Amino acid sequence: MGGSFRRGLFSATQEALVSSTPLAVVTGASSGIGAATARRLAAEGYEVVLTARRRDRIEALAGELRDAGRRAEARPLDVTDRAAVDAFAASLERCDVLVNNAGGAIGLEPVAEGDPADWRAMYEVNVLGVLHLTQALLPALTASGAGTVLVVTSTAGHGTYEGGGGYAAAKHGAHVLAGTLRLEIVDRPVRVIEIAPGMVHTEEFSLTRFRGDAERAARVYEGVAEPLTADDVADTIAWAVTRPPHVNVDLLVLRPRAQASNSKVHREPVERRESAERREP
Ligand code: 8X3
Repeated sequence: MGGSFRRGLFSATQEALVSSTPLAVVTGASSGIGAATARRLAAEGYEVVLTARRRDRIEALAGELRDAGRRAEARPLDVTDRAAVDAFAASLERCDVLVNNAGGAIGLEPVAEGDPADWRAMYEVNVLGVLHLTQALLPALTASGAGTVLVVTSTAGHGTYEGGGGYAAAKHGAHVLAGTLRLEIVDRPVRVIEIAPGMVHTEEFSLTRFRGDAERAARVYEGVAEPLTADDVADTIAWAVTRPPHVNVDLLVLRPRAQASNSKVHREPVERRESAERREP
């Protein structure tokens, strides 16, 4: 019911119940890993605040979660807009978990040909977006007595690959932000967790990278037996977040079994896979 925003709607008893419910903010909650994480944390008992630029998407998901008896609220937000982030943070009565998930890749051009505007846009959302939310919510996370800042980076934050320069540079930035923050706030009751997924087949990641070219986006996953799903990553995020507060999962890297490194991916010939699938009962 979005209890932290609508105090007036609740009786005193309900209010007491609401304020004892831990609250998780999930950015980029309109699709993919963010949406799956919001679902999962709601199921774990969190009141979830879904943020993203696309109002219709997060409102639909928040409505669906509320219909299922969960506590969820949609709050349209552009993580690159600092004034909007500050206003958003000021409107929350508490915050126990911040999942910095908003991010993404634009383009796969080599460094020699990359558009600086794409690089800037990737830095804005993947690094400064995390910075804005983290700075704005750190006081509330500290006040919670057991806060969690979680940053969804990428295996591109730990290595690079041809064409991945701009995205890898940004994700390395997010990785460094998380590591630096962990050092700086060691005396506060706030842990800093980094989750770094490799190949995850979501509806939008590659479509965004290739500016809507669906065929090119589909080729990223072609022949890969089982890329990770958004639910796989959400499961890992939920596991890390639900450890006791003194347990800090500093960094967790997850990849599909068929991906041994950023650039070593096992792909089965498409025809062979299709005939194997036909043989299955
Ligand atoms: C996504 C992983 O390999 O496309 O964060 O950079 S990759």
